[in-house]
Amino acid sequence: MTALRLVLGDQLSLDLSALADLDATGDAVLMMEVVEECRYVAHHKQKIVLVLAAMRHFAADLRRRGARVDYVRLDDPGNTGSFTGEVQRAVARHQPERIVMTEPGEWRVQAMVESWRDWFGRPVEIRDDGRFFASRGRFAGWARGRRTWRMEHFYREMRREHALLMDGNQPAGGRWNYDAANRRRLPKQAVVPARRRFTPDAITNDVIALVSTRFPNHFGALDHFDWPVTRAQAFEALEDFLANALPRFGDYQDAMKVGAPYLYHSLLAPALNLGLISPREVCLAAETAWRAGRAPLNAVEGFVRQILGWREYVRGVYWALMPHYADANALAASRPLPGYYWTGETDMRCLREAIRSTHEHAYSHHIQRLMVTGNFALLAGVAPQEIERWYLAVYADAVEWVEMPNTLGMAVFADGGRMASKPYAASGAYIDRMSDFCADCAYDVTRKTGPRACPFNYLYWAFLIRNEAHLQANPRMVMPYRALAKWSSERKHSCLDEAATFLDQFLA
Ligand code: FAD
Ligand code: DLZ
Ligand code: SF4
Repeated sequence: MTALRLVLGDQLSLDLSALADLDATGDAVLMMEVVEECRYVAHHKQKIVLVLAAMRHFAADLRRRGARVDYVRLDDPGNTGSFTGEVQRAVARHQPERIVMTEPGEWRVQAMVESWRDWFGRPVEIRDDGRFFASRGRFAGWARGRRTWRMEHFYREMRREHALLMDGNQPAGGRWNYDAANRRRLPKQAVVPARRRFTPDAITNDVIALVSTRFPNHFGALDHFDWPVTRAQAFEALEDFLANALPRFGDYQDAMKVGAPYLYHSLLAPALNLGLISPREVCLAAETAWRAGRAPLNAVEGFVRQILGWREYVRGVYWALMPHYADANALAASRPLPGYYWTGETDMRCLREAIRSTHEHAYSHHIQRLMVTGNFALLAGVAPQEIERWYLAVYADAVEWVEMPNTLGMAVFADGGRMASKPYAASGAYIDRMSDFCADCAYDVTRKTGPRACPFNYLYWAFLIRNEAHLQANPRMVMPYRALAKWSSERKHSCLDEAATFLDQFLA
C-alpha cells in the first residue's frame, strides 16, 4: 500500500487536500472515532453526535465513490482511544509508505501530529487546508509589520482578493460596511420563520444511542437532535436560510427574543466547521441571492462579513498567536465560572434564556454569546480560561480555532485588545434595547442599585472602576470614563461593594 490518508472529524470535505491525489485501489483512508477527542472537553452531547454521525455518513459517501475506507468506531474492540494510538494500529495493519493528511484545525492536534514523523518512522506529509479563503501563511503575511490588527482591514483585502460583493474595484453598493443598518430591535408582532431541521436517520440514531450510553454526564439535551450531518442536508439548510431568513438577517442580526433562539441566523456554523459545505459556496450563494434581488445588500454584506471577514480573521489570529494565546488574561480576571452556566438556574432572564437554548439546541446566536453570557463573564471577572472551556464545550459549532479568539479576544478582552478595539462591556440597557428579556425578569433593568437592580448595571460600573488603569486611555472608552470621573470615591466604593456582594453570593 502506498499511502495512508487521514480524514479527521472536522475534515469532511471531498475536496480535502489530503484526498487530492487519492489512489482508490492502492491507498487507504483512515477515519477514527476516538474517546480522547470526545473528552478533552466535555462536549455537549449533540456536538459528539454531530461529529460522529457526520463522519459515518462521509465514510459511506467515500466508499460509494470507490475509496478504501478503514473506519474505526468508538466501540470497536482494540480502539486505543487516541489519534496517535489509532494511526499506529493502522500503520501496522496497512504498512503504508507514507502518511498523508491535511493540517489539523487545532494547535493541540497539530503538536501531536508533528511528533508522528519520529514515532512512525515514515514520512508524514501535512498539506495546507485549502478550504479557507486565506491560508495560515496569507494571514501571517497580512499581519506582519502591522502594529494593530483589525478585522475590517483584513476583510476589505479579502473582498478584493476573492472578488466577492465587488463592482470592479469598488464595493458593491458603494460601501464596505452596512453595520449601522443592522442593529434593529425585533418588532413585537414579528413572526419568526420556522427553519428546516433534520430528522435523524438510522446511522445518526445509532450514534445517538452510543453517545447516550458513553457520555451520559456530558452537558446538553439529546432528545431532539436535528443538525445537518451530510453535505446534501447542509445545502438544504443553506437553501432554507437564503429563502426564509437571509432577507432579514441584517436588520435583526443583533436582536434577541424569548423562545426564538434562531431568529434570522443561518445555523450553518456546524456544517461549515466540519467541512460539509464550504465558506466559498455559502458566500457565493448569498451574493447570487442579492444580485437576483432576493435579499437586500445590508443583509448580504452583513452575512458575508461574518464568514469572509470574522471567520477567516479569527482563524488567522488563532494560528498567529497560539500557543501563548490560550493563557491570555490581560485583565487578571480570576473568579470561577458560576454554576448556573451549566444549569441555567438564575433569576437573570437573559442568561437563563441563552443557557436554555444552549442546553436544548447546542446553539445560541452570536449576540447571546457575546452580549449576554460573554458580557456577564467579562463584567463578573470570570477567569478567561474557565469561560473559554465552557464555550468550547457547549456549542455544536464549537472548534477551538474559532471559539478561542472569539472568547478571549472579543467576549472577555483577555488579549488586551489584539482582536477588538475595546471590551464589549454593556449594562442592562443594551440587553433591554435589543431583546424582550427584561420585561419579565426578576430584576428591574431601570434600577442601578438595590436588591432589585439589574446586576448588569452595577457590575458594568464596577468593571470600569476595577479596570480603570487598563482601560481609561482607550480612545473608545472615553465616554464611560468621562461619566465615571464625576463619581465620588464613596459612590465608587459602594458600587464595588454591591458588585462583590452579588458575585460572592451567586458565584459561590
Ligand atoms: P450566523 O449568525 O448565521 O453567521 C453566519 C456565519 O458566520 C456563521 O455560521 C459563522 O461561520 C460565521 N461567523 C459569525 N460570527 C462569527 C465570528 N464572530 N467569528 C467567526 N465566525 C463567525 N463560531 C463558531 O463557528 N464556533 C465557535 O466555537 C464559536 N464560538 C464563539 C464564542 C463566543 C464567545 C462568541 C462571541 C462567538 C463565537 N462564535 C463561534 C461565532 C458566532 O457566534 C457563531 O459562528 C454563530 O453564532 C453561529 O451561528 P450561525 O451559524 O447561525 O451564524
Ligand atoms: C470534536 C471531535 C469529536 C467529538 N470526536 C472526534 C473523533 O472521534 N474523531 C475525529 O477524527 N475527530 C473528532 N472530533 C474533531 C476533532 O477534535 C478535530 O478534528 C481536531 O480537534 C482537529 O481540529
Ligand atoms: Fe438581564 Fe438585567 Fe434584563 Fe434581567 S433586567 S433580563 S438581568 S439585562
